[in-house]
Amino acid sequence: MSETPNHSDSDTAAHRSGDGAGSSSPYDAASGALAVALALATGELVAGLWAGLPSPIALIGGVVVRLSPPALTDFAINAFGTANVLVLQAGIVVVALLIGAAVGRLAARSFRAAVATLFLFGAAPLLAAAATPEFGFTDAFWPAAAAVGGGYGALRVLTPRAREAAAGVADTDGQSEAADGRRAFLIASAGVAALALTGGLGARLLRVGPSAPSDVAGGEATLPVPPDPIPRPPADTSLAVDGISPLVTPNTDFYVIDTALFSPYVDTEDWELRVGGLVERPFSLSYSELLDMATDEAYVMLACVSNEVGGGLAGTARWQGVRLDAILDRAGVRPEGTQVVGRSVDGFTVAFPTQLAMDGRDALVAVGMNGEPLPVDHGFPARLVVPGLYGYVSATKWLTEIELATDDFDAYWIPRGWARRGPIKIASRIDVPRANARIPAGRTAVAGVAWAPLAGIAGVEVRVDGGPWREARLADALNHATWRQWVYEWDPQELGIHTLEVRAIDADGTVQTAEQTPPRPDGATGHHVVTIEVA
Ligand SMILES: Nc1nc2c(c(=O)[nH]1)N[C@H]1C(S)=C(S)[C@@H](COP(=O)(O)O)O[C@H]1N2
Ligand SMILES: [Mo]
Repeated sequence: MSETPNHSDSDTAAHRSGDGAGSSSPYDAASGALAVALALATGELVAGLWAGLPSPIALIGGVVVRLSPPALTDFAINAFGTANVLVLQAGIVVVALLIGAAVGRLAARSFRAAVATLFLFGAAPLLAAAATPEFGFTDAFWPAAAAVGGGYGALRVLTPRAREAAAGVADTDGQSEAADGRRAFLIASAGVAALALTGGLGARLLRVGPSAPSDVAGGEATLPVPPDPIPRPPADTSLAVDGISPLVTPNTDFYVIDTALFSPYVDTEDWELRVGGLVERPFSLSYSELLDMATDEAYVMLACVSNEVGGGLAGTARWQGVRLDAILDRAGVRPEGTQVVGRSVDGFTVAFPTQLAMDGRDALVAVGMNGEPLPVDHGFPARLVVPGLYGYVSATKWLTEIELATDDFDAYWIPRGWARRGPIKIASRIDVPRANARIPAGRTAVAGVAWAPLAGIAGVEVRVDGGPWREARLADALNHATWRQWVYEWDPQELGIHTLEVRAIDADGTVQTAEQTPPRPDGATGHHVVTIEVA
């Protein structure tokens, strides 16, 4: 009983804070942050468990992107590249945890006010859903409700323990009491943290599923066997050089660029492709109707207008689908329908001259990519592929509408400062040796790919250390819509640092310019130069 005074002191302290008179402590902040961590994890987990329910973080992210000035989103894409989505999500989580810390401090004074705040923030994904075309309020409800439930539960468990722990700290004499309070808080916190981590990781894994190349959605579909399959690339269209970009890019290596935070997960039961606008006979197709018609194949490369010189935002695939000219003929384009608009389920749009769809090039509504149903990340169930045009004006993924429009229509990227027309520019890239590589002395293959759709590549030249241009050896061309491999056998005469530079020449005689321009507004120009060391 010698500690009675201490005991009563700490009791009083705990009691006082329970009354709401105590000041908040780091324990309260931690308990609030943990409660929000569990809330996020629960919400994501529920969204992951039921395919088609939206992730609360993605919903909020979508609204952040929509509300951001274009300059900011452009900056993010430039600064973080394809990681911009991860950076945005991490940012949302950090802000949510900070809000959580504030909620925890609030709970120290008034538990009710803290719970009310939690509910308020739980409504954020619901409001976001209401502002998002592809999800409904009801879809967003369950993940949001789960999040609020998880957060509330954690707050109930942690707040009293945080109070105990804080009271113990306030009372410097009550050593063992304080230790007990802190221990109880730590145990409860560790439990909540473990739950949040497991839930969060589980949600991640579940999300990875539907985006994987042979995903659930695509995996269920079976592509028809084309009655007249396109011949596979002859052997001479590929060079045997280690590290060169393959002529046809495997789906798993194909670059992914879009404005979507998570690829829309389209249920083919509810999906249809509408063809309308300035046409005589609008119609729509179900997924199975479209599949039945998808008997055409074409090897076509896609390139992103944002690709920097030497960058990796380009790839070639064998696309299977329905010819766009056949679809437009069936609809009967009216003379005013001078632009083809491709609309995605997520609201993204492209637009390009109708005439380019009708000039005989292999423009497709594609459902298959290299023999598989389109992977979700590449536009399942259907996308546009138009040879010779950058993706931002042509290659709508998760396509749901083809609309014929006048020249007045501006697609998604146009008001954001990108050119209205986006023909792919002539380009060439050194794949090997890699930039900054150290290679042994002796003969070495300098090799890569070059493209100039739809003219086709006629020549590639390489120069070393700014010397004379030398002709590279070309693989046979597969067609004019894809890239062409090239190799230059180099026998370095001196050890040390060297620069390798490449340029392409197209079939019209156009030589790729050395003048460096940035991707905006209509695609980068300049020669790819790599520096290497011969040692
Ligand atoms: N729905 C939708 N489709 C889209 C985009 C987009 O943001 N949303 N981006 C386009 C751009 S800019 C490019 S470069 C290509 C990339 O296609 P990929 O991701 O299959 O390589 O898709 C195009 N289609
Ligand atoms: Mo792009």
